[in-house]
Amino acid sequence: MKIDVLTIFPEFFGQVFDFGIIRRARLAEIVEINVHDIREFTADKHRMVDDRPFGGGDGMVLKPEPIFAAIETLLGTSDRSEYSEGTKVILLTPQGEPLKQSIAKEIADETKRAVIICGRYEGVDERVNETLVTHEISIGDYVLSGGEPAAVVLVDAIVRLLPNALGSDTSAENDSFSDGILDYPHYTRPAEYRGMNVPEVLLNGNHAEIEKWRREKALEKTRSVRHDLLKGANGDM
Ligand code: 9D3
Repeated sequence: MKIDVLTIFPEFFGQVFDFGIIRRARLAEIVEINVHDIREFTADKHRMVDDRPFGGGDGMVLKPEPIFAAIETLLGTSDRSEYSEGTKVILLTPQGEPLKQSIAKEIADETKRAVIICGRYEGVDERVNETLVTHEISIGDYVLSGGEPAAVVLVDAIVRLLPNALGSDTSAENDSFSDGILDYPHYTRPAEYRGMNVPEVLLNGNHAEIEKWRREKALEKTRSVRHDLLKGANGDM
């Protein structure tokens, strides 16, 4: 998969893609990630990336021209009906569809080429949305200052689902969420730490009992902090 990120703050991404699973996937050429400064695609003397909103109101809006130019440079067209098969142009905005594991999985499975546009200020000129964008995504119901942290989240969620991105010791199937509830508690040595003991059931080697305990604890935790996950016909996590 090839991922291009469009941002007005390219330096934000300094080392975020240089660690752990993403780093390994890049080295193994499972994914190629490139970050581009939207300003590099401006054509005017002042290299303007933003302007005041028509109709008035606070803040600035990202201008369409440099974003159209960037997409034309990267994809050869600014008409989304002409994108090659497996190409997605994703706009990160608070107005997008909330990101879920099922969406990350769909992108990981279907995408050869992704361009991720990071929104900023009050938003992005709507013509970008109407013409270039194939998917509008939010990462949740809280206010960020821009799409950059959301891009890091999205890239991480996608890359770890690409074939062979995880080591053979781990599997995306075993992830919390892949069976729709939260994970059970984990313990490692020492068995007693500052007077706190590891639950006896985990020490006795009875694997049927351990499985049962873990399932109970996972359900208890899910009921307590994510009741919504239990009452869904929500098979998407
Ligand atoms: C406080 C500004 N709001 C005015 C009504 C609107 C607004 C515009 C732009 C709020 C946040 C942003 C910047 N956020 C993103 O670009 C963003 C985001 C987010 O804020 N939350 C969750 N996911 C995302 S993805 C991109």
